[in-house]
Amino acid sequence: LEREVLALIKSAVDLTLYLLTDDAYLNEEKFWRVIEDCLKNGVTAFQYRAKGKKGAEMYREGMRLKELCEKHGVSYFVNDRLDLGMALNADGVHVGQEDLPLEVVKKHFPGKIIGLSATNYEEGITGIKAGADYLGLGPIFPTSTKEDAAPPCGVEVIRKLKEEFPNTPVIAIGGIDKEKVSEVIRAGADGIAVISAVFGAESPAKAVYELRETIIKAKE
Ligand code: TZP
Ligand code: MG
Repeated sequence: LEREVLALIKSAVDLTLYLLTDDAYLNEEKFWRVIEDCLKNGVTAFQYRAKGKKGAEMYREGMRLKELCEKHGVSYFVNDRLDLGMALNADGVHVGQEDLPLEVVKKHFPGKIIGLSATNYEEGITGIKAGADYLGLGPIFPTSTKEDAAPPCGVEVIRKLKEEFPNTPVIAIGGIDKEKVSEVIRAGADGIAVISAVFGAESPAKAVYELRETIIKAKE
């Protein structure tokens, strides 16, 4: 029963519009206001992602972000780092192909949502079979945000994965903006994860609002 209850709680988490941080966009005090505006305007999940920072700073920033997410009822994830996710009691941890193995993360963070990055169909299938709670699939399109990004995989991979495993949420990432979002949702993506479409926008809060509206329309 406990397992069923946990599965229900997990499936209630809304990954429709998943906002990630990037070092380039978390370097000035003004971004804290920007982030809070985004959390108020339609972001459903948030991931603290910091590639060039050490534990002490990540703990401080991560705690501050978690408190903001809690205040606005937005699910909170930590990228790469199981230890930080545990220390912050995040809602989940998101790992890549080169982080701690999914099985290990699941074992040490029971009841939490463990997401996995997949860059293509094979990684996606393997990850779903290994029990990823959701996939972050991409880059779907070219992106200039992630330096070591794999080649873009395109939207057909979303369609194929969802055909085979309709129950595992697939969150599309990489180069997704207002113009591209309908295409990925219609291909079957459960949600989108974005950085520059929001933080690079003149009005990030407006970008969030518009992305959310477009997703809802594309799902109809
Ligand atoms: N993983 C695959 S692409 C990417 C990550 C973290 C970057 C996404 O950033 P953007 O600006 O939304 O393309
Ligand atoms: Mg990673």
